[in-house]
Amino acid sequence: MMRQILGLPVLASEHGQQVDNLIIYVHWLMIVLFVGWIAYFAYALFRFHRSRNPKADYVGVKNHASNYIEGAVVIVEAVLLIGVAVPLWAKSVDKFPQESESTVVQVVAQQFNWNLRYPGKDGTFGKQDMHLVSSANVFGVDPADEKGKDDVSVANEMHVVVNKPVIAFISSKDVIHSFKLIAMRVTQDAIPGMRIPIWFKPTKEGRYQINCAQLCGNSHSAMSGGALIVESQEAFDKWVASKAGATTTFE
Ligand SMILES: [Cu+2]
Repeated sequence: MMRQILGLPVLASEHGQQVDNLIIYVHWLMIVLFVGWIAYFAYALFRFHRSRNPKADYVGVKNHASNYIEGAVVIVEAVLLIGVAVPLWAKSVDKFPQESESTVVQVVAQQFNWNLRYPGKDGTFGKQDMHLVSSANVFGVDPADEKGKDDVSVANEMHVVVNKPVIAFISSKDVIHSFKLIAMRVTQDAIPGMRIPIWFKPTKEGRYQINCAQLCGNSHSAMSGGALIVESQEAFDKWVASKAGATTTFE
């Protein structure tokens, strides 16, 4: 019910359900606090109206009801933080799956596109060097390395395998962008000079939007043209084979 009320977007990743649950729990708590505060406000208007209290009372409240209520709110908040949020972060953000059992992809954001690079059929990325990075070679690929011959570089089209973890290394060529997959409940800033790994496990085949979640320039919104395609292992292998050696770049 709460999912519909909040209008939560399509969900297609394994840990996403727990992210949504946390959002829902926080909203329930906020509803309770909102109703409680409004009720107290209405009570105070009535109870402490000037006509009932012509002379101010300097002693104030003597019972401890408000302390108990505040204590209860603190306990609920602590349970949400220590019992739900921290374990979810530890399990879904800090702990990574094995690269050998995952789809590994490098992501380099730029104004205003997403560059993606896969290791190709041999499962190994070719050599890369920061010094080789240019506007035509955003990944700094060393063209001499044989291992890189079957690597796949594409733009705005990220293919991943359903029910298999995805490890993505997020970086940027120019300014700070943010790699956001709403359906996967994943967001990571893309920062020049940094290479930040994230992971998620897609659970539903389909085509989803990639968004940039940092205002990165005049065509920032065009970065939503990026697509995440979740497909079967066969379809993915076929796609990688068809793109072997591909290099799509922008000037
Ligand atoms: Cu951007």
